[in-house]
Amino acid sequence: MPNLLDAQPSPLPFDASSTALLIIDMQRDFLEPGGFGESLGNDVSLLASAVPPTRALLDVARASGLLVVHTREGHRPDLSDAPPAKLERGEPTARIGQPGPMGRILIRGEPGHDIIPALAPQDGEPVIDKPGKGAFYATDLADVLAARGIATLLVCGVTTEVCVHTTVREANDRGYRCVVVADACASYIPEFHAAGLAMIKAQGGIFGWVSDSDSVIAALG
Ligand code: C5J
Repeated sequence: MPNLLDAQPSPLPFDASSTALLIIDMQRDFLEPGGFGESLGNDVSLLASAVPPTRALLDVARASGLLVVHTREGHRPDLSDAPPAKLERGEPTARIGQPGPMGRILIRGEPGHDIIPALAPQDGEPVIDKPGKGAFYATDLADVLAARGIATLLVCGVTTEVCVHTTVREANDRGYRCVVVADACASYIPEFHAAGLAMIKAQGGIFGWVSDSDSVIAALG
């Protein structure tokens, strides 16, 4: 018996056994002062609203036996996977790889690269380290999902219009049903959050569906 999710532009039947919760980049580098997000001039407190809904999704996903996948954006310490076009752009207070209060900015193994403690992965939950904005680019995420027969992705995290959006676009082209959980996503630029959600569900769901954490919890309960 499939579950039924209240979503836009239309309700979505889904099977919990082929559904994964995909949590994008809930890292200290984006959510806490002194990391990559703040180095770009952003107010990182704007991302805090996504934490309690994501925690609630994590709890219900674990209780329901869903596959939970976490992602982290970051680079090798020698920056060999960071293209110059990414390293040199803009006028940040500290560039990728430079030292900051949470270690080198956006570098794997540094404290800032960690997922925030409130959403820490549990043993057995895959953590996908990605050098790009999309979670499929240069990672084994597709293999991880295929091994579990995943067809539907419940996607949340930060930021809505950057890494969440890029990942949903990649996933949509790969044939996954993607549901973006609106209140469990956030952006430094609130109007981009709203526009990003609107783009997902426009034109009959051109990239997928938009729902909210209460609806996901009700559908899985
Ligand atoms: C950004 C991300 N915003 N995780 N990364 O650079 O959305």
